[in-house]
Amino acid sequence: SATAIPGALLASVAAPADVLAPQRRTMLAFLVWGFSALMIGAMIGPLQALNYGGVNAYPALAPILKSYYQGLTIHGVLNAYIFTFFVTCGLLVYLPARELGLAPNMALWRGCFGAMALGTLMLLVAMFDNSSSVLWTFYPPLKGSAWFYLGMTLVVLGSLMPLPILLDLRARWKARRPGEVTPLVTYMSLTTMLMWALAGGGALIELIVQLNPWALGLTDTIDPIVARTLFWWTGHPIVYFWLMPAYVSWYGLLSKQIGGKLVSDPMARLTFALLLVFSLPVGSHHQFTDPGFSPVWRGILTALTLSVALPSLVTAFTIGLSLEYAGRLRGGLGWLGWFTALPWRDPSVAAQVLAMLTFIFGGAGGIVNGSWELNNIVHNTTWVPGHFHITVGTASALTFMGVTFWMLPHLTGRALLSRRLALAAAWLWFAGMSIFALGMHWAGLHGVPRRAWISMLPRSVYERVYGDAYFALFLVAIGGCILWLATIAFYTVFLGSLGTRRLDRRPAIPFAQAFGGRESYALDGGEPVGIVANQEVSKLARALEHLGLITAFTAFATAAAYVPIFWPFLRNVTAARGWVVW
Ligand code: HAS
Ligand code: HEM
Ligand code: CU
Repeated sequence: SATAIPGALLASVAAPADVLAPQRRTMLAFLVWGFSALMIGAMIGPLQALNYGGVNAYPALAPILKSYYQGLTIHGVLNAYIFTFFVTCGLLVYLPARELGLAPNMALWRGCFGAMALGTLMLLVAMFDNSSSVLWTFYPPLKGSAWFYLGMTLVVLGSLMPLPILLDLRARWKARRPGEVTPLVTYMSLTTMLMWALAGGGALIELIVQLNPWALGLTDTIDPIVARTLFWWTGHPIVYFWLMPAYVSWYGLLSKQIGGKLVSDPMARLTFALLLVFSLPVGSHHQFTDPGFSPVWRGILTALTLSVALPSLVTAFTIGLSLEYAGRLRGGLGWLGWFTALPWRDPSVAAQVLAMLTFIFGGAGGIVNGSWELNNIVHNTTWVPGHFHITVGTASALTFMGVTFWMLPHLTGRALLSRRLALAAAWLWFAGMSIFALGMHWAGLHGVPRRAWISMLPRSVYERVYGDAYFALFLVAIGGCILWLATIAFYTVFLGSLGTRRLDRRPAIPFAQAFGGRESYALDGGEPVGIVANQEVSKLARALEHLGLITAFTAFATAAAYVPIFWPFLRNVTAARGWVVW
């Protein structure tokens, strides 16, 4: 509780409002934009689930959505890029700045917001005018309007802007505390952004060299296989750009929210460093079924993909033990008593722990996907969207909701509209996604294709072709309906809490206790008011401070992985004209 922390620390927590107000406001703006995107995306999702259940709602929606694929593009783009990028680019600046007690470069941070917001508006125009139903992967030769690709370019550029902010924060901190190891939340955030900077190259080259000139009419044709390969250079590591911010919360916030501690700080650092290295070279595991590159590389990709699962296995044990530690402190006994003893009534905790539970299955499915032979069975079936709705759609999204339940009161000083409704939203999301994902995986094993408007088929054909998967598809539709309820519950809390005037009488754990667990630093200008500086630091943590070296090594490994894949493509050019099919 707040009374248990020393006065000096409290002073830094209750810092003068005028210093921190701009940071709070900007953070809130990032959250509001991100979650507004998800609100639209999450309203469309269940329509897609109903499609698989054989219910075609699209004729009734024709004034707004002209086709299933228009809706699917809006859903994928808003959820996977806009929602996640806004939340992440907010959190990964706000949290480190607060942890270090330094003000971030506000101009850059607002620039990041502005670029992404403008890009989002351009994307919305392109998607809602029905000119750009190119799905979230925007694979050519499907062709959208120039607004789509230019908007996407701005969004990607904006999302890279937290990197210089973090480098500057860390440099200023290091100048004041020479020789010390970067505090954990800053370390995790910076590693994430370094990873994303290397990852962004693929999509940026694709957009700037191929797609923008093509959409603007400067070039007539495009090479689809080169575009796909560039896309997945970014498109695989992007999944860790969605996951690592959730890990920041699991490592940095959750272990304290539940009244315990993170059992190993060096293991958290190791996880992030390994994710930085291994995320980059494996993108082409999304292309196991694409033609034209050597089977030897497909085998190597399988091995590398299993390596990228390793840091998440480390996370499972480190976070699992942190949960058990807190559960036992709270009196949990026996094999599972520690788990039930966690503070389940706290919606922020419940959301995050439920998110973790689904991620066990999401990760297991990922390992199936990454195994070349098995990939042949599941590729392009509903199995794959099944996999990513319990990874990005739950492990990340539900964690972000959980963080929001903690953060809204922290930012505004107002209470959550209703903790019970927040709790209900978390459980409904968990239940809905679990049923939905079970159905999607199962239907995929029956060969039901993803990205297919199957409810458009005459009933007799639907039943003849997909009859075997009937029960699985029924689960998909039921899961989707539960998710609609979850969405309504969540947004009632989210919007209601923004509107409420009720003060927060039961403050969540204060910031410094949550994120600056071990120590806390003064705000700009003042002397650091640390409790104790980290004197005893593990050798591993020290070794992992060499982020420049690790980044350079990753860049080298990425180049080594991609040269042999690109080589045949660059020597056998394909020139495709654009298609507008829907
Ligand atoms: Fe994936 C396709 C392989 C993780 C997202 N993935 C996708 C797509 C998306 C996506 C969006 O190799 C589809 C893109 C498209 O539209 O085509 N994925 C993997 C592997 C992992 C993995 C090996 N994916 C993710 C994450 C995502 C994500 C994370 C988003 C956030 N994925 C693939 C492959 C494909 C693919 C192929 C291509 C498929 C195809 O053919 O198209 C690994 O990183 C997973 C490692 C995770 C674990 C789980 C660790 C568990 C933890 C929870 C612990 C629980 C606790 C609670 C502590 C090993 C950390 C304890 C309590 C108790 C009571 C026990
Ligand atoms: C695709 C449902 C939430 C990201 C899909 C598909 C369904 C679906 C059925 C597959 C469509 C197809 O392959 O034809 C839902 C439901 C949701 C939900 C019921 C609950 C509200 C989310 C969230 C995210 C997300 C939270 C990410 C943060 C995606 C992406 C695609 C997709 C990236 C792929 C789009 C594409 O193939 O181009 N969704 N979804 N969804 N969903 Fe969701
Ligand atoms: Cu991948």
